[in-house]
Amino acid sequence: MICSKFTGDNAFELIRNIIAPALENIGDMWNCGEIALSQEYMASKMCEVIVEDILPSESSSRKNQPILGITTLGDEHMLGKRIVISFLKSCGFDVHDYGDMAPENVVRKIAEDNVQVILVSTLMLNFAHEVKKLRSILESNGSGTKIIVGGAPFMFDPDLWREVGAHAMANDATESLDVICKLMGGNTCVN
Ligand code: B12
Repeated sequence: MICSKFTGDNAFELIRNIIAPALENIGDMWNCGEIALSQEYMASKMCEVIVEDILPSESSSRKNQPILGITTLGDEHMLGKRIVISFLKSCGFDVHDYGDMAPENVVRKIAEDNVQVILVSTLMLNFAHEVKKLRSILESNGSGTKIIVGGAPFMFDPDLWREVGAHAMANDATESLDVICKLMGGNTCVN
């Protein structure tokens, strides 16, 4: 155990207030040429180990909740997705992790798993635009699956989620819970 003081709910506080800003600095340092890509990579790997260690375990109670999926649609930035999954599992949701699959493959998995809400996490703008393809294939298949997006491009541009055809966006894992409940008509929330 790396940091036994931070587990459960306050793990998200530690991630929000310390780990995420530290990674932001590291990204800026790489951007300015102050550190090499290998150093950025190693720093992110260390953060991943800490995050894995402090995140809460899943809740055993699964009641009346929509089936969720999550993907980065090709983006290789995984930490945000990992945090969202852990938070929703600790609230009792079933979350299918589709890694960095392309939209066509995500749609196939959504149909197989009867996913009602697909969450998309991207840090790169080009992958944020892949949501358009996801929405278009879902619609042409007659699927009613809702799309919730999150990640840096959607925070920088508050209209982007609409532009790419998502049904909603959320700023972080905790906010995604309210958004899921609203999209599902408010009757499938945690107990
Ligand atoms: C770590 C890192 C990497 C690692 C990723 C390792 C991994 N397995 O995840 C590595 C080294 C592989 C990498 C690669 C690249 N990266 Co990089 N990377 C970062 C860095 C430093 C940190 C990202 C991170 O993990 N943040 C911490 C997590 C917790 O934050 P988060 O993802 O934003 O998630 C939070 C919220 O956004 C939200 N959220 C996220 N997703 C979702 C989804 C939903 C549904 C909801 C509700 C909420 C939500 O909740 C989370 C928790 O609060 C950022 C710097 C930065 N400013 O972000 C650059 C950064 C994102 N990378 C960048 C770039 C350019 C790249 C590369 C092209 C080049 C490079 N540096 O290697 C490649 C591209 C890879 C690819 N094709 O996808 C740029 C992106 C610029 C842009 N927007 O276009 C950044 C901003 C660096 C910079 N300052 O230029 N990177």
